[in-house]
Amino acid sequence: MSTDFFYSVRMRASAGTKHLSGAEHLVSCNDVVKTVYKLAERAMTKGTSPDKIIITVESLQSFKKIRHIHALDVLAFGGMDITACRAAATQALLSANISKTALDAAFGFLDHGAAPSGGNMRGAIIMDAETGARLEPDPERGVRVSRVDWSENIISELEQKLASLGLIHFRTREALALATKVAHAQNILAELCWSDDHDYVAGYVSSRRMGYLRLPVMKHEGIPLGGRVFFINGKASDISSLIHFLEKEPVIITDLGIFHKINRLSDLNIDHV
Ligand code: WAQ
Ligand code: MG
Repeated sequence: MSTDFFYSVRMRASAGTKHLSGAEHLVSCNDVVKTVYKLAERAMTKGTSPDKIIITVESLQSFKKIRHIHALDVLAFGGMDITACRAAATQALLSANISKTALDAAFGFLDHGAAPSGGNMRGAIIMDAETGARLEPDPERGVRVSRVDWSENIISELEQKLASLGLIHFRTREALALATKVAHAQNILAELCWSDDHDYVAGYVSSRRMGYLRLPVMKHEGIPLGGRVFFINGKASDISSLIHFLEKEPVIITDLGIFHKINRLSDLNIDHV
Protein backbone atom coordinates (compact mmCIF):
# COMPACT_ATOMS: atom_id res chain seq x y z
CA MET A 1 0.00 0.00 0.00
CA SER A 2 1.34 3.44 -0.80
CA THR A 3 1.58 5.73 2.21
CA ASP A 4 1.30 8.91 0.18
CA PHE A 5 -2.10 9.48 1.65
CA PHE A 6 -1.62 8.14 5.14
CA TYR A 7 -1.60 10.18 8.33
CA SER A 8 -1.09 9.57 12.01
CA VAL A 9 -3.84 11.22 14.09
CA ARG A 10 -2.97 11.31 17.79
CA MET A 11 -4.89 12.65 20.80
CA ARG A 12 -3.78 13.40 24.34
CA ALA A 13 -6.13 14.83 26.97
CA SER A 14 -5.05 16.10 30.37
CA ALA A 15 -6.35 17.92 33.45
CA GLY A 16 -3.57 19.86 35.11
CA THR A 17 -0.63 17.48 35.14
CA LYS A 18 -2.86 14.40 35.07
CA HIS A 19 -3.07 12.38 31.88
CA LEU A 20 -6.74 11.51 31.17
CA SER A 21 -6.81 9.72 27.85
CA GLY A 22 -4.88 9.19 24.66
CA ALA A 23 -5.19 7.29 21.41
CA GLU A 24 -3.74 7.15 17.93
CA HIS A 25 -5.04 6.05 14.55
CA LEU A 26 -3.31 5.60 11.21
CA VAL A 27 -5.76 6.63 8.49
CA SER A 28 -5.91 7.59 4.85
CA CYS A 29 -6.20 11.28 4.03
CA ASN A 30 -9.95 10.87 3.39
CA ASP A 31 -10.50 9.82 7.00
CA VAL A 32 -8.38 12.43 8.78
CA VAL A 33 -11.24 14.83 9.59
CA LYS A 34 -13.57 12.05 10.71
CA THR A 35 -10.82 10.69 12.96
CA VAL A 36 -10.09 14.10 14.51
CA TYR A 37 -13.79 14.31 15.47
CA LYS A 38 -13.81 10.77 16.83
CA LEU A 39 -10.76 11.39 19.03
CA ALA A 40 -12.07 14.76 20.25
CA GLU A 41 -15.30 13.02 21.19
CA ARG A 42 -13.42 10.30 23.02
CA ALA A 43 -11.44 12.91 24.96
CA MET A 44 -14.64 14.70 25.97
CA THR A 45 -16.54 11.61 27.12
CA LYS A 46 -14.06 10.08 29.53
CA GLY A 47 -15.67 11.32 32.73
CA THR A 48 -13.30 14.07 33.89
CA SER A 49 -13.40 17.19 31.70
CA PRO A 50 -9.99 17.85 30.20
CA ASP A 51 -8.22 21.22 30.60
CA LYS A 52 -6.36 20.52 27.44
CA ILE A 53 -6.77 18.26 24.42
CA ILE A 54 -3.93 18.06 21.95
CA ILE A 55 -4.65 16.46 18.60
CA THR A 56 -1.68 16.01 16.30
CA VAL A 57 -2.01 15.16 12.62
CA GLU A 58 1.20 14.04 10.91
CA SER A 59 1.77 12.91 7.37
CA LEU A 60 3.48 9.54 7.03
CA GLN A 61 4.72 10.40 3.58
CA SER A 62 8.36 10.03 4.55
CA PHE A 63 7.79 6.31 5.10
CA LYS A 64 7.95 4.61 1.76
CA LYS A 65 5.70 1.76 2.82
CA ILE A 66 3.37 1.01 5.67
CA ARG A 67 4.18 -2.44 6.93
CA HIS A 68 1.24 -4.83 7.14
CA ILE A 69 1.39 -7.48 9.83
CA HIS A 70 -0.77 -10.27 11.30
CA ALA A 71 -2.09 -10.01 14.83
CA LEU A 72 -0.70 -12.33 17.46
CA ASP A 73 -2.81 -15.35 18.39
CA VAL A 74 -4.74 -14.75 21.61
CA LEU A 75 -4.65 -17.37 24.37
CA ALA A 76 -6.82 -16.20 27.24
CA PHE A 77 -6.34 -17.83 30.63
CA GLY A 78 -9.42 -18.16 32.79
CA GLY A 79 -10.05 -19.17 36.39
CA MET A 80 -6.54 -18.42 37.62
CA ASP A 81 -5.38 -16.42 40.64
CA ILE A 82 -2.31 -14.19 40.84
CA THR A 83 -0.01 -17.06 41.82
CA ALA A 84 -1.10 -19.22 38.89
CA CYS A 85 -0.95 -16.30 36.44
CA ARG A 86 2.56 -15.34 37.50
CA ALA A 87 3.67 -18.97 37.37
CA ALA A 88 2.32 -19.24 33.82
CA ALA A 89 4.04 -15.97 32.84
CA THR A 90 7.33 -17.15 34.31
CA GLN A 91 7.18 -20.52 32.60
CA ALA A 92 6.32 -18.96 29.24
CA LEU A 93 9.11 -16.38 29.49
CA LEU A 94 11.71 -18.95 30.54
CA SER A 95 10.76 -21.00 27.49
CA ALA A 96 11.29 -17.88 25.36
CA ASN A 97 14.92 -17.81 26.55
CA ILE A 98 14.57 -15.07 29.14
CA SER A 99 16.93 -15.80 32.03
CA LYS A 100 15.73 -16.19 35.62
CA THR A 101 17.91 -13.18 36.54
CA ALA A 102 16.18 -10.99 33.94
CA LEU A 103 12.75 -12.24 34.99
CA ASP A 104 13.36 -11.48 38.67
CA ALA A 105 14.54 -7.99 37.73
CA ALA A 106 11.52 -7.38 35.48
CA PHE A 107 8.95 -8.49 38.09
CA GLY A 108 10.75 -6.40 40.70
CA PHE A 109 10.58 -3.24 38.57
CA LEU A 110 6.90 -3.66 37.71
CA ASP A 111 5.99 -4.49 41.32
CA HIS A 112 7.81 -1.56 42.87
CA GLY A 113 7.57 1.22 40.26
CA ALA A 114 9.98 1.12 37.34
CA ALA A 115 10.82 4.85 37.16
CA PRO A 116 14.05 5.71 39.00
CA SER A 117 12.18 8.54 40.76
CA GLY A 118 9.53 6.04 41.93
CA GLY A 119 6.16 5.24 40.37
CA ASN A 120 5.28 4.26 36.83
CA MET A 121 7.14 5.04 33.66
CA ARG A 122 5.22 6.44 30.70
CA GLY A 123 6.91 3.97 28.39
CA ALA A 124 8.58 0.58 28.51
CA ILE A 125 11.80 -0.88 29.85
CA ILE A 126 14.14 -2.49 27.32
CA MET A 127 15.94 -5.30 29.10
CA ASP A 128 18.82 -7.57 28.18
CA ALA A 129 17.19 -11.01 28.28
CA GLU A 130 20.31 -12.58 29.73
CA THR A 131 21.74 -10.13 32.24
CA GLY A 132 18.59 -8.20 33.19
CA ALA A 133 20.40 -4.90 32.48
CA ARG A 134 18.19 -1.98 31.46
CA LEU A 135 19.07 -0.60 28.05
CA GLU A 136 16.49 2.13 27.39
CA PRO A 137 18.26 5.50 27.05
CA ASP A 138 15.84 7.35 29.35
CA PRO A 139 14.76 5.10 32.26
CA GLU A 140 12.41 7.74 33.62
CA ARG A 141 10.32 7.85 30.44
CA GLY A 142 11.08 4.54 28.75
CA VAL A 143 10.26 3.75 25.14
CA ARG A 144 6.79 4.68 23.88
CA VAL A 145 5.35 2.41 21.23
CA SER A 146 3.18 4.24 18.71
CA ARG A 147 2.11 4.24 15.08
CA VAL A 148 0.25 0.95 15.17
CA ASP A 149 -3.42 0.51 14.32
CA TRP A 150 -5.97 -2.07 13.28
CA SER A 151 -7.13 -2.10 9.70
CA GLU A 152 -10.73 -0.92 9.65
CA ASN A 153 -11.73 -4.08 7.79
CA ILE A 154 -11.03 -6.35 10.75
CA ILE A 155 -12.21 -4.26 13.70
CA SER A 156 -15.67 -5.77 13.99
CA GLU A 157 -14.40 -9.34 13.65
CA LEU A 158 -11.72 -8.56 16.24
CA GLU A 159 -14.29 -7.25 18.70
CA GLN A 160 -16.50 -10.24 18.13
CA LYS A 161 -13.67 -12.74 18.65
CA LEU A 162 -12.44 -11.00 21.79
CA ALA A 163 -16.00 -10.85 23.12
CA SER A 164 -16.32 -14.60 22.55
CA LEU A 165 -13.53 -14.96 25.14
CA GLY A 166 -15.29 -12.49 27.46
CA LEU A 167 -12.82 -9.71 26.62
CA ILE A 168 -14.79 -6.56 25.96
CA HIS A 169 -12.59 -3.81 27.41
CA PHE A 170 -10.95 -1.42 24.92
CA ARG A 171 -7.67 -1.99 26.79
CA THR A 172 -7.42 -5.54 25.49
CA ARG A 173 -7.79 -4.41 21.89
CA GLU A 174 -5.16 -1.69 22.36
CA ALA A 175 -2.74 -3.91 24.26
CA LEU A 176 -3.03 -6.61 21.59
CA ALA A 177 -2.14 -4.06 18.89
CA LEU A 178 0.83 -2.79 20.85
CA ALA A 179 2.07 -6.30 21.68
CA THR A 180 1.68 -7.31 18.03
CA LYS A 181 3.92 -4.46 16.87
CA VAL A 182 6.47 -5.15 19.62
CA ALA A 183 6.59 -8.86 18.76
CA HIS A 184 7.47 -7.96 15.16
CA ALA A 185 10.56 -5.99 16.17
CA GLN A 186 13.89 -7.59 15.44
CA ASN A 187 15.76 -8.58 18.62
CA ILE A 188 12.72 -8.62 20.89
CA LEU A 189 12.31 -12.10 22.35
CA ALA A 190 9.21 -11.43 24.44
CA GLU A 191 7.23 -8.84 26.39
CA LEU A 192 5.83 -8.78 29.93
CA CYS A 193 3.09 -6.30 30.85
CA TRP A 194 0.47 -5.49 33.38
CA SER A 195 -1.66 -2.41 33.78
CA ASP A 196 -0.76 0.44 36.11
CA ASP A 197 -4.44 1.15 36.87
CA HIS A 198 -5.43 0.27 40.42
CA ASP A 199 -8.68 -1.39 39.31
CA TYR A 200 -7.37 -3.26 36.24
CA VAL A 201 -5.31 -6.25 37.30
CA ALA A 202 -4.88 -8.06 33.99
CA GLY A 203 -1.65 -8.39 32.06
CA TYR A 204 0.01 -10.51 29.42
CA VAL A 205 3.15 -12.18 28.17
CA SER A 206 3.68 -12.16 24.42
CA SER A 207 6.00 -13.05 21.60
CA ARG A 208 5.65 -13.78 17.93
CA ARG A 209 5.92 -17.50 18.53
CA MET A 210 3.72 -17.93 21.60
CA GLY A 211 1.18 -15.22 20.81
CA TYR A 212 -0.61 -13.03 23.36
CA LEU A 213 -1.04 -14.98 26.61
CA ARG A 214 -3.71 -12.99 28.38
CA LEU A 215 -3.42 -13.35 32.15
CA PRO A 216 -6.40 -12.13 34.17
CA VAL A 217 -4.65 -11.41 37.51
CA MET A 218 -1.07 -10.20 37.48
CA LYS A 219 -1.27 -8.03 40.59
CA HIS A 220 -3.43 -7.41 43.66
CA GLU A 221 -6.47 -5.14 43.35
CA GLY A 222 -5.79 -1.54 44.40
CA ILE A 223 -2.11 -1.41 43.41
CA PRO A 224 -1.50 1.59 41.12
CA LEU A 225 1.71 0.18 39.63
CA GLY A 226 2.46 -1.69 36.42
CA GLY A 227 4.53 -1.42 33.30
CA ARG A 228 6.04 -3.08 30.29
CA VAL A 229 9.33 -4.88 29.74
CA PHE A 230 10.65 -5.71 26.26
CA PHE A 231 13.32 -8.43 26.52
CA ILE A 232 15.98 -8.25 23.83
CA ASN A 233 18.87 -10.45 22.81
CA GLY A 234 20.72 -7.87 20.77
CA LYS A 235 23.62 -5.58 21.41
CA ALA A 236 23.29 -2.09 22.82
CA SER A 237 24.37 -0.73 19.42
CA ASP A 238 21.12 -1.97 17.86
CA ILE A 239 19.00 -0.02 20.32
CA SER A 240 18.47 3.13 18.30
CA SER A 241 17.05 1.32 15.26
CA LEU A 242 14.86 -0.75 17.58
CA ILE A 243 13.51 2.41 19.20
CA HIS A 244 12.96 4.00 15.82
CA PHE A 245 10.86 1.02 14.76
CA LEU A 246 8.83 1.01 17.98
CA GLU A 247 8.21 4.75 18.17
CA LYS A 248 8.10 5.89 14.57
CA GLU A 249 7.58 3.27 11.90
CA PRO A 250 3.92 2.87 10.93
CA VAL A 251 2.41 -0.59 11.09
CA ILE A 252 -1.13 -1.68 10.25
CA ILE A 253 -2.55 -4.97 11.46
CA THR A 254 -4.51 -6.48 8.61
CA ASP A 255 -5.18 -10.08 9.70
CA LEU A 256 -6.29 -11.82 12.86
CA GLY A 257 -4.78 -14.90 14.46
CA ILE A 258 -6.57 -17.61 16.39
CA PHE A 259 -8.45 -17.02 19.65
CA HIS A 260 -8.39 -19.67 22.39
CA LYS A 261 -9.44 -20.06 25.98
CA ILE A 262 -7.04 -21.82 28.37
CA ASN A 263 -8.07 -23.00 31.81
CA ARG A 264 -4.96 -24.60 33.26
CA LEU A 265 -1.25 -24.01 33.06
CA SER A 266 -0.84 -27.51 31.65
CA ASP A 267 -3.02 -26.54 28.67
CA LEU A 268 -0.19 -24.28 27.59
CA ASN A 269 1.97 -26.63 25.60
CA ILE A 270 5.24 -25.00 26.42
CA ASP A 271 7.20 -27.09 23.92
CA HIS A 272 5.40 -25.28 21.16
CA VAL A 273 5.78 -21.85 22.68
N1 WAQ B 1 4.50 2.15 24.87
C1 WAQ B 1 5.29 1.58 25.80
N2 WAQ B 1 4.91 1.41 27.07
C2 WAQ B 1 3.70 1.85 27.41
C3 WAQ B 1 2.82 2.46 26.49
C4 WAQ B 1 3.28 2.61 25.16
N3 WAQ B 1 2.53 3.17 24.22
N4 WAQ B 1 1.68 2.80 27.15
C5 WAQ B 1 1.84 2.39 28.42
N5 WAQ B 1 3.07 1.84 28.59
C6 WAQ B 1 3.64 1.26 29.82
C7 WAQ B 1 3.73 2.27 30.94
O1 WAQ B 1 4.86 1.95 31.72
C8 WAQ B 1 2.48 2.01 31.73
O2 WAQ B 1 2.69 2.29 33.12
C9 WAQ B 1 2.29 0.52 31.55
O3 WAQ B 1 2.79 0.22 30.25
C10 WAQ B 1 0.86 0.05 31.67
O4 WAQ B 1 0.05 0.84 30.80
O5 WAQ B 1 -7.16 -6.94 29.00
O6 WAQ B 1 -3.77 -1.20 30.49
O7 WAQ B 1 -2.05 1.57 29.73
O8 WAQ B 1 -5.74 -8.11 27.80
O9 WAQ B 1 -2.04 0.78 32.20
C11 WAQ B 1 -2.89 -5.33 29.71
C12 WAQ B 1 -3.99 -6.36 29.68
C13 WAQ B 1 -3.37 -3.96 30.08
C14 WAQ B 1 -5.03 -6.00 28.68
C15 WAQ B 1 -2.30 -2.99 29.81
O10 WAQ B 1 -1.57 -0.84 30.29
C16 WAQ B 1 -6.03 -7.11 28.48
C17 WAQ B 1 -2.66 -1.60 30.22
P1 WAQ B 1 -1.51 0.67 30.78
MG1 MG C 1 -2.83 2.80 32.70
